[in-house]
Amino acid sequence: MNALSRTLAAAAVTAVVALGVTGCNNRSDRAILVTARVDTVNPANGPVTGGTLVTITGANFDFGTTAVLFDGVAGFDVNVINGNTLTVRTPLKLDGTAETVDIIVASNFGSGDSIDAFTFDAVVLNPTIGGSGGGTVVEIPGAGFNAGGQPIVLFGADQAANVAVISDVLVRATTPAVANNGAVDVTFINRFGRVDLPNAFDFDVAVESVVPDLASDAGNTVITIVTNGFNEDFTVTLPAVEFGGTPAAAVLAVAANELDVTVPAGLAVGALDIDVIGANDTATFAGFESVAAVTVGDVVINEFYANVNTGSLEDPNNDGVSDETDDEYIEIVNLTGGPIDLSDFVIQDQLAAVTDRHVFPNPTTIPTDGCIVIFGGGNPTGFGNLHEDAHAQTASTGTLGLNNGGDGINLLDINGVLVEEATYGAGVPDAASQNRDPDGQFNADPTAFVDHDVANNFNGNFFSPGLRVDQTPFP
Ligand SMILES: [Ca+2]
Ligand SMILES: [Ca+2]
Ligand SMILES: [Ca+2]
Ligand SMILES: [Ca+2]
Repeated sequence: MNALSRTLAAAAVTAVVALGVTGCNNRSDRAILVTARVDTVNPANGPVTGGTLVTITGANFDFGTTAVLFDGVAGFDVNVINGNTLTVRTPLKLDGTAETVDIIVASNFGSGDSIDAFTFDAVVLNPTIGGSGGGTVVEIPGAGFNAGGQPIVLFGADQAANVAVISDVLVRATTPAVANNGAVDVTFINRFGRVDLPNAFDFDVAVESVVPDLASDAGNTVITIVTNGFNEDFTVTLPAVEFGGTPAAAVLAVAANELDVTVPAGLAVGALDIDVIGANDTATFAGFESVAAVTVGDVVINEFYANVNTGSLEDPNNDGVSDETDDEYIEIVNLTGGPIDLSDFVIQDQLAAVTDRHVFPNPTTIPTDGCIVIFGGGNPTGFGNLHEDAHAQTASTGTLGLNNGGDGINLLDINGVLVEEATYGAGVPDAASQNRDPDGQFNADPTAFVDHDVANNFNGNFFSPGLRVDQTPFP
C-alpha cells in the first residue's frame, strides 16, 4: 500500500491519511484515513449500571465511526449526528467499581484518541440488607433503563423475582430465598451489558419493630415482632424467641416476617434483649423493657362519671351524642413513675351483681405519669390512639353499667387480684363526675371521692376525662 502523510487541520494528533485502500468507496480507489478526536463528553459521569445517554463532541465522527469504547467496552445506540457530534449510551461496567475511564471513538480506519473522559459512579441498592427467606423488594438505581429492555437480576447465583423497570432511572427486584446468609454480589444484566456489584446485598435477619416494647413481669402480654424475614418454613418450624435467655410463653407466626409473641412471666425488671432465633440466624432487639406488675397503690381510679346529664347534652366522650350509657367513663392514672402494662386487666361493676364490663386489650400500656379513660361506648374523639398510647378505650362489653343510684368499680389484674376500687352511694349528682381530691392521688378508701365541681383546682369544670380537674394534661 502506498501511503503519504499530511496534516489535516481538523484531524487528531494521530491522523493518518492513506491512499489506495481497496474497496473503501466507489468514488475512487483513494481514501483518506482519519481517526476521530474527542473534545467534550456530556454528561461526564453516570452509574455503573450503564445506559447513560452521552453526547460527545469532537472531530471526524463522519469518517466511518464504528464504535464508541468506554475502557474498551463498546457503548450502545451510537448515533453520529455530524462530523463533530455523536450520541451513545454507556455500557454496563462489568466489575461494578467506580472509576474514570477512557473514551475512544473507533472507525473503519482505526481507533481515535482517548481521553480520561467518563466517570462510572458507584450504585448502592436500597435496602442493602434483607432476610434469607427472600421477598425483600430492592431498588436498583441507574440510567436509561427504559431503553435497556427487560433486565435480569441475580443475588449471588439466585435469580430475583418480579424484576421490573419502574422508570428510566429505577428498577425494582424481589430477593430470592437463599440457602446461606451473608453478603453476595448482585448481578444486573440488560441490553447494555452486565455488571457485578460487589457485595451489594447482605442476607441477614434483623428485628425491625417490637410493639409494644414493654410488658409486665406478670407475663401474658402479647407483643408483635416484625423482622425482615427468616428462611424457616413457618408452617412447620417457628424461630424461638427469648427474652434475656428466657423462652417466650408462646410464638404465633402471623406472616413470614411477623410474630405474635406472648411474654413469659417472671422476667427480671429492666431492659432486656429479645433474641429471635431461627435455624440459621439470630436477630436481636435491644430496646425491650420488662416492668413490674401493677399492685395496689400503683394506679388510682381518679375519676368516674356514673350519672351523665343528658338533659344538658353533656358529651364526655366527645362524639357529638349525649348518651347515658356511652358517656359513662372511668379515668385511671398511672402513679408508678414509669410505664405500666394493663394488658388483660378487667374492670367490673359491683351492682346489681359483680359483672365483668371491660377487658383491656392485649397489649395496653400507659406511659409514665399518663392516664387512660374507659368510656361505656360511642366513638371517643380527641383522646389519642386507642391502643399503645392508651388514652381512651370503650368497654369491651358495650357498657360500664354504672348505676345512677349507687354502684362500685373493681380493677383486677390478670390473675383476678383487686388492685383498685371505687364505690359510691345513691347521692351522686348528674351535674358532675366523681373525683379523687387531691386530683391524681391514691386513696385506700374506695369511697373517698368528691363532686368534680368542688375538687381543689376544679376551675369551673364539671368533668375532665383524660385531663386533670383544671383541664390541664397529665404529663
Ligand atoms: Ca349510669
Ligand atoms: Ca357522647
Ligand atoms: Ca351496675
Ligand atoms: Ca380527669
